[in-house]
Amino acid sequence: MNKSERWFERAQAVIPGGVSSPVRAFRSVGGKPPYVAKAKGSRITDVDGNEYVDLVGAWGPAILGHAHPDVVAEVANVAKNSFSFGAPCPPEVELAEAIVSRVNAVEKVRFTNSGTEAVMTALRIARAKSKRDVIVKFAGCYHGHADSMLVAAGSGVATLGLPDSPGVTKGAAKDTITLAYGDVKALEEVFAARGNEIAAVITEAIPANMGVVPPPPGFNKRISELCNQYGAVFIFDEVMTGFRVSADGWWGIEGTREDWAPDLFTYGKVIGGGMPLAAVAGNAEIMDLLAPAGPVYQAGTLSGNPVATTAGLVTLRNCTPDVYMHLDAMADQVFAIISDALTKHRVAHQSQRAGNLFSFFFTDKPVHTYDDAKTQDTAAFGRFFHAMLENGVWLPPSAYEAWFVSAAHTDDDLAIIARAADVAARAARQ
Ligand code: KE4
Repeated sequence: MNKSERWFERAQAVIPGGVSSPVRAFRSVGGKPPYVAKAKGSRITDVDGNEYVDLVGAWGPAILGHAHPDVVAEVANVAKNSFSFGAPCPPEVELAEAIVSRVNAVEKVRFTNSGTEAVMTALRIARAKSKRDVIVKFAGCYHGHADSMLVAAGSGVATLGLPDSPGVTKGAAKDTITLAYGDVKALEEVFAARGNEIAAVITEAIPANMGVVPPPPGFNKRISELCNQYGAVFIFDEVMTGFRVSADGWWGIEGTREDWAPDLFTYGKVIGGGMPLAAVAGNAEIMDLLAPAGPVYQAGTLSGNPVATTAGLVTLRNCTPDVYMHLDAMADQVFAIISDALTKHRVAHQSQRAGNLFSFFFTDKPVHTYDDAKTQDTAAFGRFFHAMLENGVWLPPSAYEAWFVSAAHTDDDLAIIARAADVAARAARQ
């Protein structure tokens, strides 16, 4: 056994599945996960000394690349004065101001410690504001693991949700309606049938947790229109896309151009720079419903702590226009390299992207919904994944995830990816 295998064996004795988050265990691609010793820039190194080009980026936070010197230095400085005060501190104000200055539909921010908490808080605000219970979500969109978000579609379009995990009660699921992503007609039907019960519609800005599904033109705008028409809250989940696909997220690309705005945003990942930090944000009126300004309770021991807010603040400050241009250029190149290799080796695939988020489905038909995504050949993806890993490229270990580049990825990384992709496409083809 190598060191990673020994760590995995030890981990499984004391941690369920040996991991702190399920996707990391490689169950959907097979094999055992390498254990990571360190990461720097675009590279990640396992405990056996193997180095990989990293296309996971800690699932989004490592937008500048791992261990950016400015972020590390500033965090080290702040950490010397204690990690957390349980009291207000200047960096949390500066980070909130940095978010407000970047997104003109946002006037106030409340920090949480995870995207799940940010979504939970957004849902609670929406239900308090509308005095209604029903939430509408879309199949294949992931919004964290709050009970009301782990809900599968009911039998009919407007019927109550069913628990999508043991431990989620019927009570927790009954107020969540799950529709097929992009199905405007179904959404209009649900509003027509139950518009006065709907507290909120929540969607991923770009669905990227079923693989990347570009939002159909006008879909997000239509959600906004229906929410405004029926008095529901539009929650735009930018945990993955916020400050990654542009300086003001996907809304900054699509919403400002088409002149619509969600009522609440959820953010995470990039705004914590790799530290546990996320946020719910929106206009002052709706955000001031949160205690202690308003009656809606929400709290967190470590929320807004100086170390996490400093990591996020220095990360955002380093996300310059040049960084976004580089991210888009790197995404263009990796997208083309992989697509070309799969095409050359005649692997049935769909290359799909929105902004600098992209992924590849091993299926011969375009993926617009979660049902479409489930037609992909995950065994072929598993072979592709492991061939890439063996050739020095660490992809997200699931066919249902987005791929991430960073400001630190270079032409040297692209050369490694290109060599690995040729071998991996052949392996997928088998
Ligand atoms: P966290 O609770 O994991 O911080 O955020 C939940 C969340 C909410 N909304 C969106 C759009 C998200 O993508 C996420 C979390 N994303 C996954 C990546 N597919 C996190 C990785 C994991 O679960 O290990």
